[in-house]
Amino acid sequence: MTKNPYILNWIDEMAAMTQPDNIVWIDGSEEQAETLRAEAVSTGEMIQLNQDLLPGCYLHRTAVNDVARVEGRTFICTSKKEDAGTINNWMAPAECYEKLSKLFRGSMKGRTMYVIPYSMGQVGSDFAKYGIELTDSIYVVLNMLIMTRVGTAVLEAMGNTDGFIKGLHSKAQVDEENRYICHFPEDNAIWSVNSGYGGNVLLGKKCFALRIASYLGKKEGWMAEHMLILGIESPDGDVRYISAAFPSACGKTNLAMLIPPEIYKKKGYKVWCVGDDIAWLRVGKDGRLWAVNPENGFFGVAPGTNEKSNPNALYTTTKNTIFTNVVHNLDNNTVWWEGLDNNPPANAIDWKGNPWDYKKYDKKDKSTCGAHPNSRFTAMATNCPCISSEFDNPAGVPISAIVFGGRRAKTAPLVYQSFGWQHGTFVGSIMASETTAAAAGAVGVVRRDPMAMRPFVGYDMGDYWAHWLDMGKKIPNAPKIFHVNWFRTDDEGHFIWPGFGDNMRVLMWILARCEDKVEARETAIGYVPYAKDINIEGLDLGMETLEELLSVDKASWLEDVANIKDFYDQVGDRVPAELKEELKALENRLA
Ligand code: GTP
Ligand code: SPV
Ligand code: MN
Repeated sequence: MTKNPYILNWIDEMAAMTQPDNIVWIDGSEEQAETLRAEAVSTGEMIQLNQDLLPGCYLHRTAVNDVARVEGRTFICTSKKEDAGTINNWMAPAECYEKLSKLFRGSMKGRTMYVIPYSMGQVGSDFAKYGIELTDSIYVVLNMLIMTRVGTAVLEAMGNTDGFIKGLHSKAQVDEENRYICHFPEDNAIWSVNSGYGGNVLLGKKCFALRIASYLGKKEGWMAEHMLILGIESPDGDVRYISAAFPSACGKTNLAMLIPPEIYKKKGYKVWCVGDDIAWLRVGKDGRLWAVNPENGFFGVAPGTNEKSNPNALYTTTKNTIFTNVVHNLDNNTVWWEGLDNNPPANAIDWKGNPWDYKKYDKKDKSTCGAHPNSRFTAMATNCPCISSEFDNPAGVPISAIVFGGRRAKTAPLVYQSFGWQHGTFVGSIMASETTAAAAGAVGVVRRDPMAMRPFVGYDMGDYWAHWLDMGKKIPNAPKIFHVNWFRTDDEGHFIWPGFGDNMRVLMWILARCEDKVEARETAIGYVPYAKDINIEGLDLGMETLEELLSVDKASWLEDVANIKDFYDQVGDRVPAELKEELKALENRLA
């Protein structure tokens, strides 16, 4: 399919090591995809679902030991350890290549190696970057066909250059003890072995579009961020764009596809989804910050998705979707997950492939779940009823506001605005959130997760913050920076704020602030809304509760400051002086 010598030589080298029985190039055609689906069904790798109810939909189960990203086994392999920083795991490139070569040697014997040429971003656009993923998994091929732009057009756009990201993936034996997700930013390479879970193996996503891309962005003067992008259209047809960074499983897909509450809907407001997970941002000629979503689909969390919380996502998954680790409803050959509805199937198979009795399901005990808490759907962006008309615009969309947010039971108020770009960068750097099932390990533990990028920055965290500060100086018309928290809880542990579609009420305050249309209260942490300025019409939520959601508790913030100091120490010498000054200033304002 190509004469590009860099591509051909590299594939020869990788094939010599992994020793596949044959090599198949993925051309992006529907015929080839259909052949692969049939093959995956014949081997049991995928189950074809009810084609009347869910046309083009399939179910896949990963190995039980392989259900989430593995941050402990994810490495940034720069020649100097300092360049990977203290937050990332590091291995010397030579050592890592040698170690992984042993695991890759012969790993594709008896298997086919698929060559996937793909583009992150519109093929041929200024934003686009190209990659090739070599994999021995049909599941990976079929997911990449949804999540990225794949095929011959990408090879043509690459021409005869070596400007592509070289990704190598083998399921090997799916051996947990030898699972590695390794990035070589200096070589434009990614090696992933012994996993079959999305975030570890769809190399265009977190590995390329965040870890490698953040490194490239630092070098080239742009940003790769863990952000959704949405547009709010006002009744006069004007659309304003917001990008928001929340950690994994903290509400990006839900916010990106929100349905306006009745009070806004009836006035003619609409919300459009540009992206739900990743944004690439550049300074435009007009001095504003412009964003594209480099992906082509959604790899979304299934549990909790329902007709009320996210009808757009639910509709998106009704055709041509791959479901991973959800419940198989044997009565009608469809799927189910916790939080879909109140009718769990009586005749069902759980995510592990065992018969599942919903009567034994105990909300408090995750081990009784039918669907894994990190079970997912992979669906085309174009399936989404609220996909933005600008989704495919190669220039992207201009960003009015950047929103950071975490999952915090206490401390962080519903929303506040930073004092400016530098303080906004500080607000991003001190983000904290409870851990979720999206990564292996304990769930519900508060940890610092700067800009929701802790697991995804491909270089030193301090340098990454410096890059944020630098970028601020290059954007004459910079977005305003905010922080939100949908997850404050009461004494019984219930979420106080209704969330989901009602989050638009907060976004409206944010946009009003961007347009200087509303006053705010200056506090130690930033500008906080006056309760009267958040529209709660139609909500079962009193002014007092709203005041409570907007309160800034100095004692708990001072506790946070102590924790932030420790975290900054952990990040080390490269924490920018400006951020240390911001921390000092916050402490002084709180005192
Ligand atoms: P990744 O794909 O892992 O990056 O996750 P994400 O940030 O896109 O999170 P997603 O929107 O899939 O939401 C994750 C979980 O949080 C789901 O179970 C949602 O139901 C829940 N959630 C999302 N938004 C809200 C909200 O506003 N309030 C509450 N209480 N829960 C929410
Ligand atoms: C996340 O964990 O942030 C995800 C899912 O979006 S994964 O692709 O697995 O990283
Ligand atoms: Mn994500």
